[in-house]
Amino acid sequence: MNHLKTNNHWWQEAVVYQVYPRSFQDSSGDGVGDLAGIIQRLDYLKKLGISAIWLSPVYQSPNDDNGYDISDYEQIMAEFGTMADMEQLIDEAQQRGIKIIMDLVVNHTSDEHPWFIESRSSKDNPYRDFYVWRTGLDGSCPNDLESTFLGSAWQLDEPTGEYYLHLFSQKQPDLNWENPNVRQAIYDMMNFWIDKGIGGFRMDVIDLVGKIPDQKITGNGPKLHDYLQEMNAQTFGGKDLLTVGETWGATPEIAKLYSDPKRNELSMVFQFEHVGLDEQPGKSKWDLRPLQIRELKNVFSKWQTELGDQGWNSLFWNNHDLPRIVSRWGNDSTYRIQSAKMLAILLHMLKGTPYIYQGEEIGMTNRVIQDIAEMEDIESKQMYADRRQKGYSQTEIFASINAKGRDNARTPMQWDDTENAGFTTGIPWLAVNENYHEINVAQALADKNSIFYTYQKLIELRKNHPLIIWGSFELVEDTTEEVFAYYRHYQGESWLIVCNFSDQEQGFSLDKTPSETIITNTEKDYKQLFDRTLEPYEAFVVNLSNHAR
Ligand code: TEU
Repeated sequence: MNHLKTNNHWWQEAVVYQVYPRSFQDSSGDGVGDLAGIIQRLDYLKKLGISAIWLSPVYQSPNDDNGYDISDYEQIMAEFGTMADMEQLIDEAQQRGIKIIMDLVVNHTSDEHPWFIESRSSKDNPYRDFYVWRTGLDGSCPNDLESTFLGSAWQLDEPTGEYYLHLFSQKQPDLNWENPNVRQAIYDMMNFWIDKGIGGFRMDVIDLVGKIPDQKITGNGPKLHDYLQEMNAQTFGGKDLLTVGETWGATPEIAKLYSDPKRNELSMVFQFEHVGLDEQPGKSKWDLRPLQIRELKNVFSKWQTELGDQGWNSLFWNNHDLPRIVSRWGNDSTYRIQSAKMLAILLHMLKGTPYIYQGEEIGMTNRVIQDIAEMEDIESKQMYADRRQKGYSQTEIFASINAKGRDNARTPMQWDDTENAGFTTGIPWLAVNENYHEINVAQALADKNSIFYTYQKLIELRKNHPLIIWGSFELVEDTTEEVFAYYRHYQGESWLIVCNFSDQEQGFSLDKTPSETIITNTEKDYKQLFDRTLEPYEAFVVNLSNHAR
């Protein structure tokens, strides 16, 4: 028996739901979601069955990057409410058995943070070394490091004539983690939040904090893990909080460095290897290619088998940066419901902590835009400007943005079929997807066959079956490419998960009689030997053990 099992933590058995507050529920009529709105919807989340909410940033921010540019870590953004609302949210969630995971954005702050205002004011200001300042080379940038949002990562700053580093937008200057005072200020802030009774932290681009910009090292810098061990010791260590690092370039070996319990760093990582499978190798997320199911199987199998007892992974299709999965790798027209359920079953039967992004549980889809005026996201806007300048056509650019742009995930939550989907009584900050008349929570709750109830059942199954949490994984090799099938084995019991990842029928045969159907997106009874045709996007889970439980 593995030691993770014997030292199990609540976050290994949990399902987490991500709320993007700007787009979840507006209670004030200003068109922007808020904390009071989230509180109104806690009973809905309790009904779904989740154990924790990852709350995208709610701190004071000028919203250059929708809250990922923080100007005060200990104040709530006025549009979202007050600290009293935040405390009420923590409290009311806790009463429903739900923990609040805060988004920790400490690779950078806003340029409107008082630390940066001080820092840029003069070279001898005590806060100067809170950020990364360099002199230019021959009147130009210190080197050719690029920002994730395109263009140079260096910005010349007038008052002192030096450049500051910004790996994201110009309004997101990078903190200098080599400065112990920076680290201490961050730990103090984390303890401020821990003392409020939160359940943990999701750590934004934490893989970047050990950067050495002069050597053009950004991710996985040499001191990264020292910093995380120090952070653990000074803040959440020993408190059994959920800590999940956003780690874009992680391999299983790197994931173990973060999440091996013996190393006292984080609970788990978000790794993105599957997320890149529909982009052209070596290019950017905007350079599209079709997903190869074979590659998805390889990547998932690798992550399921290689961490062993020395690490813990998260499971996700979606977040606030990614397009809607049913539009991306499912089918958002004829087979929307079937494919959304298939994707849910495939992911939630794996080992790891599943994350559901708001609206995923009702099969919300991408929203197609045709005009630059419809774009809110800074990443898409900067890509648009960059590619126009490089001579790409409007058609090519919009194809990329409609497939991958971050606004796809950020359209308001669709609660019902009243105006603006019940999200706001005002003018929504980002347009609601017109399909809210058909796709909404009220409809989903009223239909016992809805995607919502598949998610609810998957969450319930995870609570009741240690096999899902601890069982080993085995890929079924002899299937057609489009069929993704795997076993989970635990203490003599075996479950088989079969998913048709295509809009075509597929053959599948099995030489053992299932004793029980665990969950499916069809009406079929699987308790017989079969050699059968799978319908488009058919998915089922059966118990192959001799006896039903
Ligand atoms: O994202 C990290 C990041 O690198 C993203 O910009 C990502 O590359 C891109 O969105 C993929 O499409 C985190 C946050 O999740 C994101 O919302 C922030 O914009 C970013 O950090 C900066 O804080």
